[in-house]
This record gives sequence, C-alpha cells and structure tokens, in this order.
Amino acid sequence: MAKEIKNILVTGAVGQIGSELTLALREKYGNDNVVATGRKTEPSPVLRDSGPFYFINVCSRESVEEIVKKHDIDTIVHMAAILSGDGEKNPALAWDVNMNGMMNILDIARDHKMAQVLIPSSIAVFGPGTPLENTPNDTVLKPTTMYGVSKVCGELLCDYYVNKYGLDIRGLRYPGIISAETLPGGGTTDYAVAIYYEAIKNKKYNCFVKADTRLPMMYMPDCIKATMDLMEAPFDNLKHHSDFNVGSMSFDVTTLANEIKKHIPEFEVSYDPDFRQAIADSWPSSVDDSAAREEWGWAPSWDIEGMTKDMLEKLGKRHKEGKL
Ligand code: AKB
Repeated sequence: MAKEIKNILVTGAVGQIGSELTLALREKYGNDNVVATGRKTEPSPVLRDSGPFYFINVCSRESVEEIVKKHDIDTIVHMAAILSGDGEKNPALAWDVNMNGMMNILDIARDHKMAQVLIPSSIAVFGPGTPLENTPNDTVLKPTTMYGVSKVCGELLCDYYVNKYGLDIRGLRYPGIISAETLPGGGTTDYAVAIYYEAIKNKKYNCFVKADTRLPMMYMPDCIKATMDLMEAPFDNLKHHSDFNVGSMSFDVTTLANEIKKHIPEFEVSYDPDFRQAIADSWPSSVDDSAAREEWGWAPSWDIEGMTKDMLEKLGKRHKEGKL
C-alpha cells in the first residue's frame, strides 16, 4: 500500500526538469508543501517566490537532513545529477553526486520512514549489446559512460532498498527532454533543445552529433505527466520500480531540422560531431515502454509536429520581448 504524500523535497530543482516539475508539484500538493533545493545556480523568481527554496549539497547528508526535519518531509523527488557529457569530463564528480548523493537520499528516506522516493534514471543505462531499436525494458545494461554506469548502479540500489527495507521507490528512464523554459546542462541530447534556440536567434545551428543520429526524445509536458503519473500509481500495481522505459517520439537531426524549416524556411544546420557522438551512438533509437503502459497507464500526448510549433511559438515570443 502506498502512503500519503504530504511534504515533498525536490533536489536539483533549478535544473531543466526540476524547475518545471517543482512548479507542477506545487500546483498539485500546495506551494508550501513542496520544498525546492539547488546546489548553487540561482532559482528563477517564480521558483524562489512560489514556495520554500534552499541551497544544499546532496553529497552532504547533514545538509539534506536539516531540510527534511525542518519541513517534515515525507517524499523526496531526487533530480540532482551530473549528466552524460559533463560526467565524461569529470567522472569522479559524476560518481560522487550520482552515487554518494543518491545513497544519502536513500538512507535518509529509510531512516525517516518516507512515504515515497522518486529517482529518475535514463536511456544512458543502455550501451553495447543492447538492441537499439524498440529497446526492451529488461535487457543488457552495459553503458560506456560514467553517467550510465551510475544510473545502472542507481537502479539496482533503488531495487535493493525496496526489497531490503520495504521503501516505496520509483523511477523512469528519461529520454532526451525538450523544453522552452530552463536550458539543459551537460547532456548528450542537449542539441535537440539548442537547435530551437539557435533557429529562433540566428537561423542556423552547428550540431555536435551527425545528421542521421536518431534518439528517443520527449516534450516537457509529457515528461512532467510521466513523472507525476508514476508518483501517483498504486504501489501494488508495480512489478518494476526504478527502471521504467518511457517512450514518446524518436527522430534524427535531419527530421528535426526539416520540421523547424516548415516554420523558418531559411534555417540551416551544419555538423561538427564531438565526443558526444560516440555516446549517442551507444544509446537506443527507440524504446519499448509496454511495462510503463501496463503497470501505470503511461501514454504520451505530444509528437514532433506539435512540439516544434509550441517550442517555436514560446521561444519566438521571448525573443521578440528581448528575453532570449
Ligand atoms: C543526457 O543526454 O545525458 C540526458 C539523458 C538522456 O539522461 N539528457
């Protein structure tokens, strides 16, 4: 039986997903009941002013526990992580934040008898040996990045805490997430966001992966929906816990550029692949998310056409106002 969620702590709340997820959680659970935390980046005015905000370091158990006690936290949404690109620049930091930080969250959740913990994983858990088309939920996990290694260990660690301590822990493997509010940082899929910003600002984009690189992607409203739907699912219905594939759309860079050209015909893309090409090549092109569909009713709403129109409208408006 799932326990009731009352007071939520969000780590990584200033990041690309955390910043929008925190506001959605505040709308659902009440502004004062969702405590946002970040490491050092200043929060946006809306994030800072709509509810409690603190700077913490997830690698320091004390700094997290202080907020847990102060706000009587019963649920943690742990978004803080070092992503694939930055993780390759500093593997030791990626291990520290992604593993030791996560272990702190899990230990605090166990010791404070939390109702629920949500810790996202990523398509980065896959690698050589994984079938790259329609990648099954349960398959070979041999990633080549430190981020991927930490996410595989993280999934296993979460399942260990579910089985050993009876904790309610959930997680989903995010694909590349595309959004118009907060820029992603340090990931391999960041090109799929940058391309929209550059299309609006400069009508050209120099892409760091090749034209035929095809990866699974998701628009932010679907990402928020997937995360909140998983949080609300009856625990007893879940056979998986921390490792759900969630699919939405898959496209290569040429297809994305052509979609943008429907709105901005003069838009041009050039290609200059860097170290992230090898990472992208080791990840799936599309995922099989039937476990998420069966166990908690996952169904995406956005496709590449609708997303592109919405992204360009939002960014175009901000550009006109001089805010981009
Ligand atoms: C990354 O590119 O590292 C992330 C991810 C897919 O988890 N966006």
